[in-house]
Amino acid sequence: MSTSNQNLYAALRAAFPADLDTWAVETDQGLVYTWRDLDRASAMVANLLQSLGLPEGARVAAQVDKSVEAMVLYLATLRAGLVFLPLNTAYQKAEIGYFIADAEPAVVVCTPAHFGWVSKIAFKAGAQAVFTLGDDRSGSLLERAAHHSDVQTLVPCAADDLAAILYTSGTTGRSKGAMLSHGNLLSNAQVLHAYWGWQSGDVLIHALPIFHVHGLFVAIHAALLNGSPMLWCVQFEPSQVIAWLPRATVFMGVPTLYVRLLADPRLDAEAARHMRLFVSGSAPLLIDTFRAWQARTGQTILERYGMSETTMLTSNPYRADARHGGQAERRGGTVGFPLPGVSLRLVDDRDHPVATGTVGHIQVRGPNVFQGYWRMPEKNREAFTADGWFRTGDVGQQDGRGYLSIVGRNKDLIISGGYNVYPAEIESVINELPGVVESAVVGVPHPDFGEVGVALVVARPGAAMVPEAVLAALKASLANYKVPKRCVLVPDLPRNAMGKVQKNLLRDTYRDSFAG
Ligand code: MCA
Ligand code: AMP
Repeated sequence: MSTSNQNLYAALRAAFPADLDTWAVETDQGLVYTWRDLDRASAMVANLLQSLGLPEGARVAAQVDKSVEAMVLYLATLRAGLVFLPLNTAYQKAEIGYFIADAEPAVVVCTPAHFGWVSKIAFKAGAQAVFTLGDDRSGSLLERAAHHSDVQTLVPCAADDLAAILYTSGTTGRSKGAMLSHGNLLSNAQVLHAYWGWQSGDVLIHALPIFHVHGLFVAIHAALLNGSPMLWCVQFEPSQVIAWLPRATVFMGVPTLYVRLLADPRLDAEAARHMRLFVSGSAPLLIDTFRAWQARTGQTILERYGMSETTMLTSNPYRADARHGGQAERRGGTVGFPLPGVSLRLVDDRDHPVATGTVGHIQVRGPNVFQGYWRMPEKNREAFTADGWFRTGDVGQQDGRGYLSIVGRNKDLIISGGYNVYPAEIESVINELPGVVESAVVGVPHPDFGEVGVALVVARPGAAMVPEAVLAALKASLANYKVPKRCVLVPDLPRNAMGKVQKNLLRDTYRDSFAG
């Protein structure tokens, strides 16, 4: 272990500009924060957390609306050497109940309106403190932090100390908490900083939620590590992003954000003239969107690929990449090359590497690969090969020049507007509804979200069931984005000789549900 402090915040803080009184964040609500504001506020919240005398490795869970203070809470958790556990604001009671029971956070931060039910769940799971944080700087977290010093001594961390746990749903059974260390996050942030050519004068438009890897790590770390200010959308709004483009240089989005921006006629080359980089990821970017963006703005989107377990794995080149014969081309429909330091191989079902050009399972290794799933030793054994490669569950193909294309997944997963939806989870909720015999949820193309779920439900003979009621029942217990956009009652589900539901047939049958 190096003797220097490997706390990720040390590296982020070291990159703050010399003049701390310049702007660091400007929000779409007209608020401006300086670098000094970020440093002082995160010190106060870190001191509050430290005053609780929590044990090493204690978790700080947060289900709060996007705000600069929510980012400050993340930075404070790093500073205090604790483990950040961000939770999607769409999660409902049962989902939150599971995460809190599984992760046993010592501190839970929620919106003021949810304090009643969240605190009940949290204290039952052994939490020591539950604070509130509103999107308007209200709530007990900041009230309590105001009593603490705005100077903090950074807690020392080793590179493999945990910094965050991100829950990713399981294809079967329970959601798994991916444990990411300070070293995982810092190595990836540094690689992306160099690979994407971050430079003096850069300004990032931050338009993504901050409870997943893309918005929380990829976007925020890169900007902070470059001492670059952020134009901060609390919620993605195409007109706001377009209005900000002339003041910005970098934008990151999931494909749905690009589709929605293209739908606004004010997006053109003139509006994007100062931009040097548009990054897309979290879901496949359709080649039509890639081309339409080029035609409208004159700029080429850079697509990259990653996972919660690994942060970023591959990227199209920003500039000529010497390792690949000096090529600089960003190729639509591909996710580019393995990032420096990331090893990637394509293998067959027996983990043997396949020949170039052949489709294979994607496996990776590198300093960015997580520390394993929280308290799930059996899942860790399945997730890694005997020689230490992580099985991504994605299926890909590399061309002769080394560009990787994701051609499928061997996990039953729908990616909708950049959020992951696991059919198994939705099916198990549907199957619990009265009158349901069985169900299948499949992903079909959608013009806005890329892909959405369609639920096929078999009802018990004589049961009075209507599709709208099934969807309404799902809405009551699941995060909204997981609810299928269509439900169809069917007499039975197609099965193969082994009795397995033939989801490919269902996908074909319903693939035009949202066409046009
Ligand atoms: C909202 N809805 C959705 C989604 N979002 N349904 C399916 N998929 C979604 N993604 C629901 C709403 O609850 C609403 O339901 C209805 O669809 C219409 O919502 P709308 O107003 O259009 O939604 P929105 O609030 O504008 O949000 C759309 C969004 C948002 C801006 C695209 O989903 C978003 O921010 N997505 C980004 C996700 C992201 O950051 N992913 C990165 C994960 P109702 O009408 O019933 O109320 S990190 C990752 O994947 C890896 C590591 C990586 O590589 O980055
Ligand atoms: P998550 O569970 O949110 O970490 O989602 C990770 C998954 O998103 C990956 O395993 C891929 O299946 C998918 N993904 C991320 N980026 C891309 C991309 N650029 N193209 C296709 N799929 C992607």
